[in-house]
Amino acid sequence: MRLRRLIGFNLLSAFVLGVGGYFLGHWVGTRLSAGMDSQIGTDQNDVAFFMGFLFALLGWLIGLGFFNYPVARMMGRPPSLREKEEAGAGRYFRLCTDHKVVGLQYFVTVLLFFMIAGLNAMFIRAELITPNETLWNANQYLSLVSLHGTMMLMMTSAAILGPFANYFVPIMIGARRMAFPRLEALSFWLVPPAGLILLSAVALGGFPTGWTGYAPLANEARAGMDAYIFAFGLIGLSMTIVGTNMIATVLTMRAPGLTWNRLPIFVWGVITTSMLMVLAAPVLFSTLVMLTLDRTADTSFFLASAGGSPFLWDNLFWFFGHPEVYILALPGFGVVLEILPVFARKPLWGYRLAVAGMVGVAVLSFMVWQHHLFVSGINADLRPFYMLTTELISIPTGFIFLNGLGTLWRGRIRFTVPMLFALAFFSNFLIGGLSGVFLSDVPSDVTTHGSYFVMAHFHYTIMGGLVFALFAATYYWLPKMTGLQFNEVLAKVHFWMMFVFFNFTFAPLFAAGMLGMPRRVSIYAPRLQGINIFVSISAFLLGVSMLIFLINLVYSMVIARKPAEANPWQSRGLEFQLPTPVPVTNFETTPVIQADPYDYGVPDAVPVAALRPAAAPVAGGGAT
Ligand code: HEM
Ligand SMILES: [Cu+2]
Repeated sequence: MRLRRLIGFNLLSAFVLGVGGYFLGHWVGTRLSAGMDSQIGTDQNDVAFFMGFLFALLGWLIGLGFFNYPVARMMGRPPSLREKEEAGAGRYFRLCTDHKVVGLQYFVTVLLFFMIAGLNAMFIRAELITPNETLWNANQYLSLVSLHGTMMLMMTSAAILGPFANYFVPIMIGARRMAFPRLEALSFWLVPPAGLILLSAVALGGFPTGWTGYAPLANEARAGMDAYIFAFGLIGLSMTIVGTNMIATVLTMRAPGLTWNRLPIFVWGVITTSMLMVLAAPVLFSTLVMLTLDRTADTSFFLASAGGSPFLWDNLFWFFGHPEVYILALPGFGVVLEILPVFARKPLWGYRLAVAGMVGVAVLSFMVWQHHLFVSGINADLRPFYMLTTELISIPTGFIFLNGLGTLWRGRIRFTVPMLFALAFFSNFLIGGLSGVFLSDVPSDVTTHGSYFVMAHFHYTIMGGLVFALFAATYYWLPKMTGLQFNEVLAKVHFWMMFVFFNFTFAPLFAAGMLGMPRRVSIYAPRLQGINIFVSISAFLLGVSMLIFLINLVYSMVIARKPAEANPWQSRGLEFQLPTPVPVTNFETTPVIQADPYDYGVPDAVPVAALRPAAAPVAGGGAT
């Protein structure tokens, strides 16, 4: 019986068909391109690699059963109900259309790839203990940095929306599912092949371009570049699907009474992120297709030698790339503003301002991309415009800080672990944002571009912002998702170690950058060794703090298994009014929303929703 469960449409078959598909595709590709003569002149057959990845993807999706439904419909047969299965651990290893299963699948997958990319960071810091080449040669080092950066960017794109929006957006809006459950499952199942294909770059000799894939280097690079292109393309596809699905869900599936100004602020964060995903991710995808054609079909979009322009890549990439950095920031805004009122026991201060801030950031983020190209030979007259628009972004971003401060002001603050992470978000993101202003000033960017200053800047925004928000969300919501509590002592140790050593790692790098230490090379001026030793030691301890999180996760969720309460934080959020674990259909009947989500400390506050029949006691406004 056990054995029979293994055979069928599941993760195992997906692996087998994926690997088989790769070799079949490679063979087909070799045949297809026989006699073709590549303009790029790498001694490798890129057609074969692309066909390999394509067939691997198809095999993977067939193995999971993504084609069962369309095929059954085409043949006039009733579709299988397995993907709607309601119980059993097997659901987590298969195509499953329950949004709560998809959320947990995302959580585990993103965490696994984060660990791999984090390990790369440790290798990088080990090399940088000395000012000259020690552990890796220049090419290996560049590949390490590229793999680390690309993997991190791919995973952070999915890190909050994947687990938490999939799980909680339907619940928060009083729905039973997402608008497109099969697409929701597809958006998730594209992530593991993307991660694995990117990792396969190691076997193909790595790739030298970092996450930005700059031409003409990308045109000349060997087969590892194909892995970058295909993997990042899959993430672009996945982001487009996620964005579409989230927008459709919130537009069409809100419960009665859930007006736009009662929408939880986290959902606003998701909506604005989704807008960016839908508009920016297809640009990434198309740009990668152009690069693919350059490498396989003898086009020359980015090849200056054949009439193309590498500058076109820079523009197209950053037209996606800058909105992308806000795809990473906005979900974090949503998470921290969602959490702050719960632990300050006060209404969210300036709800409308927060929404305006998020929308403002989203709109402006499409008007600033050339700040990445200030020193790439852009028309000098364009610089002031992009400098101004970039600096303008600080205004809507500042709204979010005002909301945070206003909410904390005279609150009854409880320093729980999610709250600590949310507060740290503000201090880290402030440093990240302020350093951004220095980068958007052309005169200072001219000296800091390409240095560790930029590196420190975006780690403060992405790690200090998004990753801290991710942990805030994890400690806040994971107990609801799994029904199990975290060990609080370990959680606090994790927080303090992470907060201290995150700052110890990245703050000195601003100085290193100012002193002229360049990004992406393993050698630096010997006088900077002191800073680098300090940073490397801090980085290892930052790595240890991640291990403490992992230990806590395994200990709390697998070994100790202490059941979590239904509403451990006395939150008014609709998701916490449901029993733990959340029933498969979420709500027995459609809830009717009757109050604002953040009426904490408001006398006689009405519960957020009338649940008919009430599924669990509803926290009143005054509860502490
Ligand atoms: C007030 C807000 C911000 C401003 C004014 C700002 C400004 C800038 C500027 C001008 C650069 C280009 C520097 C150079 O390469 O010379 C830059 C780079 C970067 N920023 Fe920001 N930024 C802001 C917020 C953010 C946020 C929220 C994120 C991500 C969550 C972010 C992520 C990045 C990344 C990843 C790069 C480097 C890209 C690369 O070259 O690999 N920034 N920022
Ligand atoms: Cu930017």
